[in-house]
Amino acid sequence: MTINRNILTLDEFTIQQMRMFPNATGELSTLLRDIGLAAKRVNVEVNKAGLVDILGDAGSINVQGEDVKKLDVFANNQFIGVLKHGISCAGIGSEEMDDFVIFDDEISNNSKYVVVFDPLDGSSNIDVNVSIGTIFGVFRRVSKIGTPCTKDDFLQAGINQVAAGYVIYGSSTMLVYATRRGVNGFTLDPSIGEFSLSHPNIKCPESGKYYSVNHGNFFQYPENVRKYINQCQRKTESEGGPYSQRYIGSMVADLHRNLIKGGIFMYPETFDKPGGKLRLLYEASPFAFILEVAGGKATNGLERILNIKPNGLHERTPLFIGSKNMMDELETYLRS
Ligand code: AHM
Ligand code: MG
Repeated sequence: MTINRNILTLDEFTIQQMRMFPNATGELSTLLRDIGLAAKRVNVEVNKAGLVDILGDAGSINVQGEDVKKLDVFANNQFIGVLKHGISCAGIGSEEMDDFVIFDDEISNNSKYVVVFDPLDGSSNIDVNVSIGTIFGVFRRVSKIGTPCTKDDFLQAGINQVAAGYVIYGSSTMLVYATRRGVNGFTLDPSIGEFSLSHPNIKCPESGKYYSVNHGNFFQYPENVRKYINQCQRKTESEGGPYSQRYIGSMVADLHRNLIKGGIFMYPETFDKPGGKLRLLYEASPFAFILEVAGGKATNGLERILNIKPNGLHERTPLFIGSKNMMDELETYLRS
């Protein structure tokens, strides 16, 4: 087998990036490597899920009142495990946990970062072999290094993230992460078990042809959102249309496609869920960071997602996110 030495692995890439900053300690590179390791372990289980009866409900209900699937539990444990045993993370916030977890040991207390994550998003798709994903955001702590981290370290506006990313377990498994310097995508090469740089410097096209929304909820959306959706369906060729509707029900997969191809994703408030469904801290905020670095936009309908300071780990938000020009058009409807 010939090995293409022009392709960088995730570790090589993060080390190369670190060398551009003479004062960097390497903690962020280590953190990303830890996340990559957990993702590889989760990927192995996702791939063999149909074979080993790991599918199905774990028999418990998570803190959101939803059924917990076995893979959710597995993924949560993997991410907590690597972050707790690593040297870069002082604590975590996870969709699967009631509250923030403060590691409080000597190495963790001396770590610079805290991490928020949804270990396995799109869990309703696990049983049916459809893409699922992990979402994560990294904050630099505001509390004093050398002490246990605190809630304030987590409850920061998304703009303060130093990095955010996702893993998509799909036809290929990819890890995509953003820092302020750019968004880069790595595809898992199963032959060597390494994430390899496949999508350098991702930019979200300013316009796209995809709109992603749960049409089943159409009559529950606010009127201005319904008007915009109707407009998506009426686009003529000269207006950049016709748009195609694509909605997987795994936001990682929907947003990955829209990031690469251009598009808009919406999970508005509904009569049943007036605060929206998606979680601000570990779903909306990391994606808002990624899309903005890539040139796109993200709002809750009124305000830029990255400016919102969460009040709690599981706070929900409406979410509108995607290509810049499509978001600009949507905003003319939302303002009306
Ligand atoms: P989850 O965290 O329970 O998996 O829910 C989040 C998912 C998103 O991935 C997806 O976009 C959305 O829920 C789909 O919800 P709906 O089925 O209401 O359209
Ligand atoms: Mg989720």
